[in-house]
Amino acid sequence: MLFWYFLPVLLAAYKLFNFDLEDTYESKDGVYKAYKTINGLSPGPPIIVDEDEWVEVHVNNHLQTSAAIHFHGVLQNGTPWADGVPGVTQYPIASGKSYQYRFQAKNQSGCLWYHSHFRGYLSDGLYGVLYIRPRKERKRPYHHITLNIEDQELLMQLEKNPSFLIADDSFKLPMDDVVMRMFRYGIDPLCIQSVLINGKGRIYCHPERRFRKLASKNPNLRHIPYFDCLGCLRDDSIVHYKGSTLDHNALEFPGYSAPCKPTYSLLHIHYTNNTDWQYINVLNAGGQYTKLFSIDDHEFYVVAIDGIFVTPQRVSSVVLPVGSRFTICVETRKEQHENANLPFFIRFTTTHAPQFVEGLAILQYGPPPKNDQESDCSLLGKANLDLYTNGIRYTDLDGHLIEPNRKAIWPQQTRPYEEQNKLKHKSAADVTFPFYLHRFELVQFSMFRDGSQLPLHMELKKPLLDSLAEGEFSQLKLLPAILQPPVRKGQVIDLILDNYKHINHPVHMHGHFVHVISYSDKENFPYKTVQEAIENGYTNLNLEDPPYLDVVLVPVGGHVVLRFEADNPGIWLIHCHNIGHLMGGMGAVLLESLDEIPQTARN
Ligand SMILES: *[C@@H]1O[C@H](CO)[C@@H](O)[C@H](O)[C@H]1NC(C)=O
Ligand SMILES: *[C@@H]1O[C@H](CO)[C@@H](O)[C@H](O)[C@H]1NC(C)=O
Ligand SMILES: [Cu+2]
Repeated sequence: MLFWYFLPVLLAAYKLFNFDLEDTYESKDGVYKAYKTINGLSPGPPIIVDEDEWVEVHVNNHLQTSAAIHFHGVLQNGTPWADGVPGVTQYPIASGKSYQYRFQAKNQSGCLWYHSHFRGYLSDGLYGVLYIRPRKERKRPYHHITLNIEDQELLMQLEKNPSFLIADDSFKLPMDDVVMRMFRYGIDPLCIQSVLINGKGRIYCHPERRFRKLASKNPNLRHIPYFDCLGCLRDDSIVHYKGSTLDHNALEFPGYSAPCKPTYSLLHIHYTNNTDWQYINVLNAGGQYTKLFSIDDHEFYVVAIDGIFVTPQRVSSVVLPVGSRFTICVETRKEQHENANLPFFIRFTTTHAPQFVEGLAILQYGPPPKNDQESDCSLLGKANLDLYTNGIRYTDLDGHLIEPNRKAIWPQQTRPYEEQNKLKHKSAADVTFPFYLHRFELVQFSMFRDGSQLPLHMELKKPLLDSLAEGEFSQLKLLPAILQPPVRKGQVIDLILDNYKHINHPVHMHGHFVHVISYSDKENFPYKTVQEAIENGYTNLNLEDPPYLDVVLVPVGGHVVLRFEADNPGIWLIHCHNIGHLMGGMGAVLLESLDEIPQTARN
């Protein structure tokens, strides 16, 4: 194999991470299932580096299948071939082979993550966090949280070694089976078995009357005739879609889950270690559901979204679309709670139909017990968890606030704090691409009005970057989901994403963070360009202080407009982060500054 690097790469010192990918069969929520692990772990080991440091991730694939690792939120400026997308930047890493990713954590910081970008294997456990410690010169927002200098210094300390709470949607079957069912029977992988937090969880069975009660408060649910014991609602308009005659019970269609058996496996416990503040990165790594996050009896401060510092807000909970990260600071002083010696629940709850399911972890004051047997807080052993609360519980099983006057924020409601992350280009864009997110068959998804898709088999095809390097430009015109024409360096790009209906789509952009300059959950964008909207005084525009994100939830029947500058030569995927939707074709490819893409470093 030929090793070829260009000069800066040669001179750099790398922080090395060795990843051994392996198949396992284990129980994480009380039921055995096949998982894929990294160094025996799922979530995999955290990658923690300093800003501007070079990183090398050496992946050894011992799985029975191919794999690839994408570093979500890493801009890969100067290293587009390290983006980890089969068919775009590399071939999948075959079973038994190794692959080196080399990139720089250049001029960016905070909580990012990594995950498989091949087939649905992300949701078999191939994911973990990637945290870049912010460099000294960055402006922090901590003095907006506390005026106490010691507390500010403590937060600066904790920022170096933060904690993580990572939620995952655990499907009942391994992803190859889930996807097989999806394409064979037209069943979108909808209902999950449990929400894992840091790889731990339980199966909770709730009586139907529990859901009935919630439905009575929630107008969207009143018409639902039945909830199964996993909280999956039976919606007859879906069941009889196109007059299909399926064995709904055998296929566990929503509303038909097999009788639920609760489990009592260990939950993740976050120990405060008697520190007055907790600095936590909260990630939704799931393949399916937007989640509401809260900690009983603890309001907290949001300080960053997707790794970007924001103007802090004090909230009771946050809403995490799939792929999003909130960084939060939680004050943990015993005297502020009535029963600080008892555990508090940490909750991730799905927010939308068709399933109401909650994952729980525990916040425990003090250090972990001395004996290394993890205490499971005997109190919580077989107790009816649904009824246990210590202090105020903010969120309910339907993913809504219990007291509506409390505050829950979306990523779209944050504002970047540092000057460099604010919007600079406020006038007309140079290029506008329109998108139309919709489903046109049971499991066929598209980002384009004409139904163009990113075909699944593309993952096995010659990577687009390779085609480009070999001068096969015609390859870059083959797929209708490749945006034409390529954008050029320095151009300002607008993406208008209209969502037709059905369901929300968390759209992720590779190679760029984006400003959300227009948003509505009520209507599609009524103009051809942002300029036209400005001229007509469109009130949903925000060119003053738009949020800056790498995943943007596009609401049902609504729209977002995303703006970025073409400052990162490469070939970048734009796609829905819901695994079923991505596998169903919901993606597009941006060609950016093709003549400036650096020579590919061959592996
Ligand atoms: C508390 O201490 C334990 C054991 O030293 C450590 O594993 C854990 O990460 C600490 N918790 C926090 C929030 O720092
Ligand atoms: C870092 O990126 C910002 C934009 O996000 C830019 O304004 C700034 O000049 C960059 N700094 C360096 C040192 O490259
Ligand atoms: Cu989607």
